[in-house]
Amino acid sequence: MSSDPSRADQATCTEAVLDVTPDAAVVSNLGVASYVLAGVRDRKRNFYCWGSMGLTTPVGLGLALATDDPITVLDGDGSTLMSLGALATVADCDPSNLTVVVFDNAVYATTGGQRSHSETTDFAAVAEGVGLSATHVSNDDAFREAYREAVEEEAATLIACDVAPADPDARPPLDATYVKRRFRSAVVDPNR
Ligand SMILES: Cc1ncc(C[n+]2csc(CCOP(=O)(O)OP(=O)(O)O)c2C)c(N)n1
Repeated sequence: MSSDPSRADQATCTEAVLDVTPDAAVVSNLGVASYVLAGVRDRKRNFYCWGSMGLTTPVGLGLALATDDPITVLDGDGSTLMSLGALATVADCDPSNLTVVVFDNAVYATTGGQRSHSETTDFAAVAEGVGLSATHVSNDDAFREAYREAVEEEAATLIACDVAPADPDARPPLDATYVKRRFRSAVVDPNR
């Protein structure tokens, strides 16, 4: 449970993602989202976006268009703000196998907790404004329910989830080539 009762716990929500969709390919934002995901479970179907702030959702969109597998993006508020226009592309392409989660901790947690300007940005409203089905949650139970509904929806969806800033100890493999190859062998070409 989160230390702040008005916000969800990022690790609990990440656990819910793997629990509800154990076979989903999960694309995680650089830094904290990837640390949390690796701490919950390091798995072949995790794609950690090392170094590429702003590209988590675009990478997830490309994967969703290239495969029928369920694709879940675990993005950050700073990264989402960096490429807000990508949401319009997601809405336009509308792959039903794509769920975008924005873990909004209102800071750049990975680089020391500098304030992002997400407090004045309603990600769900932005998403809906570009034609993307979206919902906004701020506790663990509401997240699990919203996620369950999102993956069942016949459209791309976004969940904006207020979370408390996390500072996990876990780290995913740093070798990007290794991460790419094992992900590709599990998702893109499982028979190879
Ligand atoms: C283009 C670019 N600018 C800045 C950075 C440095 N940087 C790495 S992670 C990060 C913060 C990301 O913030 P957010 O997406 O909100 O995720 P959080 O760290 O809060 O989980 C920054 C600024 C980067 N890697 N790439």
